[in-house]
Amino acid sequence: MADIKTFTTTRGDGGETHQQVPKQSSHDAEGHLTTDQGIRISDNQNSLRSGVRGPTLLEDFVLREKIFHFDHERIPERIVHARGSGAHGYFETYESLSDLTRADLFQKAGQKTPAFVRFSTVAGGAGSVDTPRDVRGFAVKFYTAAGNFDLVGNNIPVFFIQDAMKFPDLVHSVKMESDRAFPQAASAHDTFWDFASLMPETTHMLMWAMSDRTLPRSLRTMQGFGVHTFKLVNARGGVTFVKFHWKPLLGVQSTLWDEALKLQAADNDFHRRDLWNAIAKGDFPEYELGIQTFDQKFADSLPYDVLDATKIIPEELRPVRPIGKLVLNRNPDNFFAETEQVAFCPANIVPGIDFTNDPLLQGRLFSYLDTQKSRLGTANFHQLPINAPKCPVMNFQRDGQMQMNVPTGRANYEPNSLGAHGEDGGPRECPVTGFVSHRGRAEADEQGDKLRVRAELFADHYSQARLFWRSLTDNERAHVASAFVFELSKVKLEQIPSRMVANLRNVDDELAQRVADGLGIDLPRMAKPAREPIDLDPSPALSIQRNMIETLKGRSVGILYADGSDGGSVQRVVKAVKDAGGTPVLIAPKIGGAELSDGKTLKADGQLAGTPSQTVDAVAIVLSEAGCAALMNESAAVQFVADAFVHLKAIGASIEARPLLDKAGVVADAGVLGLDRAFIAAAKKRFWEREPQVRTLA
Ligand code: HDD
Repeated sequence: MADIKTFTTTRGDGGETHQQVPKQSSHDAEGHLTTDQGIRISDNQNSLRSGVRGPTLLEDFVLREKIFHFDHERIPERIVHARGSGAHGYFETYESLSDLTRADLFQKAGQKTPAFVRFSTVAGGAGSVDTPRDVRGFAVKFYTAAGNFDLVGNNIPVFFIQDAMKFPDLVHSVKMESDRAFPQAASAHDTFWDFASLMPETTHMLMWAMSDRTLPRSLRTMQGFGVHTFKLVNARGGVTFVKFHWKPLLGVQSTLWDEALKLQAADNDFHRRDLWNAIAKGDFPEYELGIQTFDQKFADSLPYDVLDATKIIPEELRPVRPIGKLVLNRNPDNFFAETEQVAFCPANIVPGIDFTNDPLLQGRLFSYLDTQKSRLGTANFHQLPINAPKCPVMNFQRDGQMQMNVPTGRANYEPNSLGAHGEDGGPRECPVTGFVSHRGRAEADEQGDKLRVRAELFADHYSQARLFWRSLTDNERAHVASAFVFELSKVKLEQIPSRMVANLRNVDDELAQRVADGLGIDLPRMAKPAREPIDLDPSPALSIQRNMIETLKGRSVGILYADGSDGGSVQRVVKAVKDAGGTPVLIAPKIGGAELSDGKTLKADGQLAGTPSQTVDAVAIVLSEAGCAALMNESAAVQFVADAFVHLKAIGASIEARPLLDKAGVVADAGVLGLDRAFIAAAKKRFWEREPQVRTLA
C-alpha cells in the first residue's frame, strides 16, 4: 500500500542520518481501490440505493467517506504568500565556513543538505495569477543534520515597514479591499496607496516594487534575500553579522509591464509551469547563496541602522561572498502534501546562526509558528513529511490533534530516572552541541527601559530610495515612473496621489515631476522628511539591465511557421537554439502542425492563438510567401510579431515574412534580423535601445 522513500543527509562530521517517509498511493499493493479503512471497493461509479430509481441509502459508507473527505479537502490559505510553487533540491557548500559559524550545513566543502523551496506572490489568493506586479517570496527549508534551518526571504532585499507592529496594517491595505473584495492580486488601489503614502518608511521598498524587480521573467531568474541582518556564531562564540543573498546562475531577468499584463491572459500559471517544466526536463534551476559579513564597528560606521529592514548594505561597500549553491532537481510528488503544507518559520534556525534585534524580524519569530496552527490545524504540523526534520527529533512533547507518532515509554517529563529513552532517562539537554542564544553584548547597551520607540537612524526614509533611483539605467527609471503613474491612476481618492508625489520629491524631484505629469496633477509641495535624506553612492549592482547575462540557457525561442515554410530553415533554427542551450518552441496556426516545403508535416508545440510571443524570449518567423499572405489577416499572427517588437525581443525572419513584420509595425533595428547566426546571438538579450521608439519613457 505504501512504498517507502529514504532521505539521506550528510552531516558535517561525515555521518549520515536517515528518515523514512511513507509514500501513499491511491490503491493497495495489488492495484485495488480501497476506502480509508482499507476495505476494497467493488463499485466506484454508483451510490447504494434502494431499488434502481430509489433513494440513496445512508448506510453507503463508501459514498459517505468519499464525500466527507472531499468536503474537507481545503485548508485556510496563507494570509499572505497564498499562491506558491515548490521544488525539492539540495544545497552544496563550496568551502568550510567554520571560522564564521558552527552551523552544520556550512562545515565542509562539497557537503550536501536536502532542501525544499517555495516561491510565491504576496497579495493574491491561492488561485490568482503568476505575473502581477508583486514581491516574490523565496523561502528555503534546509533539512540540516542539526535540525531545520528556514531562510524565509523575498526577491527584494528590503521591506515596506520597520516594525512588525505595522504588518497587519500593511497587509490589510494591500489585499483586496475588505468591503468589495477587489482588486485581486494588485497593489493598484486606494487602500494600499493610502497606507503607503501615510507611511514614508515604505518609500525605499516602493521604489523596488515599482521597478522591474516585481516582474520577474521566471522564478529561475530572480534573486532572493534574507532581508534582515542575522548573526553567524562560530564554535568559540565569536559573532559576525550577516546578510544572505541568493543569485540565480541564469542572471536576473524581468519582463516589461505590458508583457506581464499580457502574460496574465496568456498563461495564469506561467511561472509555475516554467519551474515545473524546467525541472522535469533536467534543466535544474540553480542559485548561489552569498553572504555579506561585517562587524559592529562597520555597522556603527554606516549612516543607517543595520537593524532596519528598509535598508540594504550596497554590494560595492561589502561584497557578497558566494558560499554554496542550491540546485532544484525534483518536482513535488503532490502539491497539497508538500507545497501547500510546507510551513516555514524564520524562528527555525540552527546552532551557529542567530537573530538580531531587528524589530521586524522579532515579530516574525512569533507570527509564523502561530499562523501554522490556524492553517494546518494542529501543533503537530512539524510531523508532516515536508516539515519533519531529517535528523532525530526527541523530546517530551506529547499528544495534541493529529499526533502521528506513537511515543513509547512511561516518562513524558524531564528529568526522569525511568530510562524510557536510554539508561539515563534521556533524552537530555546538550549544553555543548545544543542551541545557545548569542548573548548579544554589543546590543545590550541599548536594552533597558521599556519603550515604544524607533532608533534614531530609522527615521531616514529617503536616502536609500534615492540611492536605488540613481543606480538604475534610463529605461529602468522610466519603468519606475510609469509604474507609479499606472498604480496611482487606479486610485480614486484625490488626496492620495498628491500625498505620494509629495513624498517622492524627497527621493528625486525629476521622478516626482514625471509622476505628477503622468497623472496630470500639479507638483505638490515636498513632504517634510522626519530626517533629511543624504546622497549615498549609487550601487550599479542593483540594476537588472546592467547585469543581465547574455545567454540562451533558460530562455526560449518561438518559431512561427505555417504550410509551405522552408523545412531546412526551421530545422536550422531549432538546432541552433538547442546548441546554444535554449528551448525552441514550435508555433503554428494549427496544433497538428503544418506541411513544410519538403512535404513533411511538422507537429507544433503550441497553437498560434494560444501561444502569444510574450511566452517566449525571442521569435523566429519562418514563412513562405503564401504562408505569410495567409497570416496577414490573422490578428494573432500580427500581434505575435508586434508584441515581440514592443517587448524589445529579437526578431529573426525569412525574407518572405517581411510583409507581416511591416504590418505589425516592426521597424528595422539591431534586433530585427534574418535567420542566421546573428539572430541566435541577438536572442540572448533584449533591445533596450528600441524602447524609446515604442513607448513614452516619461
Ligand atoms: Fe512573512 C509568509 C517573507 C515579514 C508574517 N513571509 C511569508 C512567506 C514568505 C515571507 C516568503 C511565504 C512562506 C511560504 O512559502 O510558505 N515576510 C517575508 C519577508 C518579510 C516578512 C521577507 C520581511 C523581511 N511576515 C513578515 C512579518 C510578519 C509576517 C513582519 C508578521 C509579523 N509571513 C507572515 C505570516 C506568513 C508569512 C502571516 C503567512 C503564511 C505563513 O506565514 O506561513 O506568518
